[in-house]
Amino acid sequence: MAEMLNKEVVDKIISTVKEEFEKMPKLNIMVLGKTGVGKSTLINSIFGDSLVRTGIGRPVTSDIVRVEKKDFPLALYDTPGLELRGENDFSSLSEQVIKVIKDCFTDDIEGNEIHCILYCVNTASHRFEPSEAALLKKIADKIKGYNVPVIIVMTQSFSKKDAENLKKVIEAENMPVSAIVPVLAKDYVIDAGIVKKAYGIDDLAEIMAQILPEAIQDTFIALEKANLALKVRKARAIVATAATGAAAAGAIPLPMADAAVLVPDQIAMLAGITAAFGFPVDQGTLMTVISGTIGSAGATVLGRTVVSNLLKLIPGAGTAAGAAISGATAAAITYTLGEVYIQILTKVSHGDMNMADLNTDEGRAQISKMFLESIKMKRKPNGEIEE
Ligand SMILES: Nc1nc2c(ncn2[C@@H]2O[C@H](COP(=O)(O)OP(=O)(O)OP(=O)(O)O)[C@@H](O)[C@H]2O)c(=O)[nH]1
Ligand SMILES: [Mg+2]
Repeated sequence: MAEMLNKEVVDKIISTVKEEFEKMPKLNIMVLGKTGVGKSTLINSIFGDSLVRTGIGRPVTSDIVRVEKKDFPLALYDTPGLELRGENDFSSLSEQVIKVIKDCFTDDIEGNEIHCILYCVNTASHRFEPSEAALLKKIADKIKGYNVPVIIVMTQSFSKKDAENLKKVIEAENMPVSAIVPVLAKDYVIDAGIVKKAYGIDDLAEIMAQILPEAIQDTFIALEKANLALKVRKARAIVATAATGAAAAGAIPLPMADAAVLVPDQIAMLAGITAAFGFPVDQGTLMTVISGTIGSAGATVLGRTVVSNLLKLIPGAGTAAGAAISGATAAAITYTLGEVYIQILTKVSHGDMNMADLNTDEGRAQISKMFLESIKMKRKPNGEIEE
């Protein structure tokens, strides 16, 4: 019985996550900068290396290439290997950028527009040339009407001191850009045993999440791999909405108890959280994550036999067994389910919990414990923990 419930629930969550990914609008990012500044390294550090490694590139102008992957909601407009040596080169690039942006906005394919430009300057070069400033100003000026935010990313900022100095130089140019962000996208080995740790990509991701158009933010949060806090924040918002919904929906008849905690709204909640964490849509992995977490919680904690015991632990649920659980209780269960799922996915993302361990007896016991501890806390009707 528990097995059946697991499989059914897991399948439903998997298909809902798939739907979530499928309906996500495509995020289109343009990355500009001289050859070797670290554009590809930057993209890899924000989104993982799968797009750059396995995506297919098609030239859209002589220098700009669009890289994308089937069924993957990200398109990258890249300028690989572009040598920018003089006025002419800069002028040609700015014309191409402007053309691509205009074409994207005017063609009939909806969702093709560029959402953000990352302009990369290499901090280690110690230079921000007047021609680069002119290029950026020209681009910003010509695309003013299209509302495309530009971020200057100072790549390869091994030295924070150099980055600080160059940032001041760039700021003095007073360019119409949304932000100037120094980063070191990848650990830098200075000498044997001396390593400068990567930094700044999480800040960049936070800024991008804020400046991207609302409609594309969920896609960005699902795709980015640089800032877990963004995902947790999004996931918590999903949980809060679901808990409020459960409270409003009111009483759920107890005979449905094992299903009661996994009714469509909760399944949608779990799928939404899974999507925000960007867990792979690949069936096998997702199956492991879900059956290892909610699957085991569903069987061992939320199953029919323990639901009535569980209810006794929830303040205010009283002797609901046999009748119906109240809206407040439904909210508390929903909230706990979401919160524990977030905790587990966070641990998995940090590497503190291994995907393979989730499906072991020990893993299941740990999850059940987390769930019970979480639900025992005193809660307000909306599911929030009382101080
Ligand atoms: N350690 C470290 N190396 C970096 C970083 N950024 C770039 N590099 C190195 O600099 C070189 C060029 O980086 P790419 O990311 O290929 O530069 P690109 O701008 O994509 O270059 P093109 O595609 O040729 O225009 C590579 O050897 C990278 O490993 C960084 O943040 N840390
Ligand atoms: Mg590259």
